[in-house]
Amino acid sequence: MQIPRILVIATGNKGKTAEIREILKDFPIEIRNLDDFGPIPEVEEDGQTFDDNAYKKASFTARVLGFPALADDSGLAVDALEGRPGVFSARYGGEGLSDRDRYEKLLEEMKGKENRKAAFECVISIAVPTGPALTYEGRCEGVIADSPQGDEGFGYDPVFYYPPLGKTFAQMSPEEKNQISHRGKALQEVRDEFDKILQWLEIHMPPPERVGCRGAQATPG
Ligand code: ITT
Repeated sequence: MQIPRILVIATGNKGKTAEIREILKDFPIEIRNLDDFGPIPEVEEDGQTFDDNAYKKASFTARVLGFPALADDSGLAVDALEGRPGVFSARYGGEGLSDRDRYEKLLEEMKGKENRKAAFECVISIAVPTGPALTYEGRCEGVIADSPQGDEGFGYDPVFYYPPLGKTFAQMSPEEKNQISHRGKALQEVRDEFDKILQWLEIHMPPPERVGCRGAQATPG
């Protein structure tokens, strides 16, 4: 019997978990969430880039839990704000704010600005406990709307307007958003390379040896 491969989705963000699970649902791997395990220490996201933080989250989780882990670091880079909030998207405006407080603050800061171009960026890192990792990236360009529209999704979705479909991310179904979003694109790369990823995991995560108790009779596995 083959032991199923486990991949832990290393995020505390329920919106991300739902999107990642949806895209990986048919893959020949057992997906686990962080809350399938007991509490683990929080990673400090002090990297200067999405790459740094994605790797930090994935490798830390893999090391603590002993399973391969997939982490996402993402954010919204706004042209008129010189790329802010960027890697600080989850903390824009300070600690303890809700998603709504944050996008309202962004709309306030964007008041009167003519250049409303923005891009969501995402880096996905898949790491094993010993350190090596694979990296995938995705980007989606759009504009900051004048006012929030739609109730789907999470984070800045209500204020991110995607011109080719004429709606905000929050007005899209999850399937529609996954087709074109930064995270959807990065995960489509993961999907396209999944056979190679499984081989890579075979090399870096050899199946655990079965151990029997001394004196106990070995049962054929
Ligand atoms: P984890 O670190 O536990 O994964 P987080 O929410 O702290 O969760 P990040 O540090 O990567 O995640 O911050 C990304 C922030 O960028 C996130 O909190 C949202 O506010 C925003 N964001 C990322 N992807 C988004 C999306 O698809 N739609 C709307 N907002 C998004």
